[in-house]
Amino acid sequence: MTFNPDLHPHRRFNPLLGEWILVSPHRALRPWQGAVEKSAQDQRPAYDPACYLCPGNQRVGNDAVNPRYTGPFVFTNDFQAILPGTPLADPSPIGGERMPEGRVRDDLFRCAPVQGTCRVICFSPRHDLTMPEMPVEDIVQVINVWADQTAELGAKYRWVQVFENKGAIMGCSNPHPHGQIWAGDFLPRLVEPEDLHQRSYAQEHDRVLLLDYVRQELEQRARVIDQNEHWAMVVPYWATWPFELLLVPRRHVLRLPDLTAAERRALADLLKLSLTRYDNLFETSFPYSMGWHGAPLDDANNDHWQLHAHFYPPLLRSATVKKFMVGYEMLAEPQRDLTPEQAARKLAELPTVHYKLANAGESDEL
Ligand code: H2U
Ligand code: ZN
Repeated sequence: MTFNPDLHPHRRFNPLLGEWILVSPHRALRPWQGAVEKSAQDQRPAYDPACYLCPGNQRVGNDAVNPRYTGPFVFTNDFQAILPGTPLADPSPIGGERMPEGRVRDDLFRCAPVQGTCRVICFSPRHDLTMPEMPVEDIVQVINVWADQTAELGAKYRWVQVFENKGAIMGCSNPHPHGQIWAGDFLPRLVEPEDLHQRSYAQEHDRVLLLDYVRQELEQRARVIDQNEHWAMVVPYWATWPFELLLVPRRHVLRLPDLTAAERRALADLLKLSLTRYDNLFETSFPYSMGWHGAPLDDANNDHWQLHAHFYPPLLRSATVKKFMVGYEMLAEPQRDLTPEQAARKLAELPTVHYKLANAGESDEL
């Protein structure tokens, strides 16, 4: 029997995180008796008087009122997870063992100070749109704000996490198109290994890990969803989530503010295209958490870094069947059934006209 990666269980290595994942493609063949119904189609108004993100509306929890904004709108999160004014001096351990000489031994009860700030970014004044439904020019405006926020907050904080958490299934509280920006003076837990592994790859090969990776993906073409002159969107070889995507510029770019005008425009084109595929997959507004990773905003040499975005969607078989990272995955190792190549094929074969537009066209003809 010869090894067939479309059939036989195997493990794949994630070189960014230095982690293995288990691939069990034979399990995708097992019978599925669950529901495959479409989700209730959400018809939202362009303006919702009850939405705390819509222009001119009152937010919750304080007296703030949103301005009548016409493009992307950024405000400080009214419920920040990291705060700018937290005391830094002497992070006295919360637990720890008091030693005879009065010292506190805290190696098993470590605690570190954090300073930072959190912001919310409304992508559009339109309550009823999502990124793939927005005009490309308006997506460019969102990209410009992502870049400007990174530069502004990066002057003060070491890590600026730009992200979007979309869909009720992801715990997102409001369908108004929005993302968040959390800035902090520390390198977060999921970023540290990316820094480490990109650094050691650069030391070993004198090359940039993700640039080498994307060049090979564009040659192999087995996992590429969309590409243009400046960007590539792939289901990474080591994807954990069924329809996970990785977005990488084809030039060596450290951070969002470094993107040229042409690269921002091309990025908007690509986002619109790939996110339309996402929505068309199950004819639903596709839920996900996405976010940007770029070089830390400190004075160190960060040439080993390559800017990229991760898209982690939870859906597996339909608009309602979600993959849970549980059991073996919580206790031993993440696992997937559908191979990354199968997922890429499914996404790449989808139409690139948004299903809402296509459906509207059909009903017009009737
Ligand atoms: P999520 O649904 O993705 O969590 O986004 C809503 C964010 O908006 C959330 O972080 C903030 C919440 O703290 N928010 C405000 O800052 N002001 C409000 O009036 C409501 C919600
Ligand atoms: Zn709204």
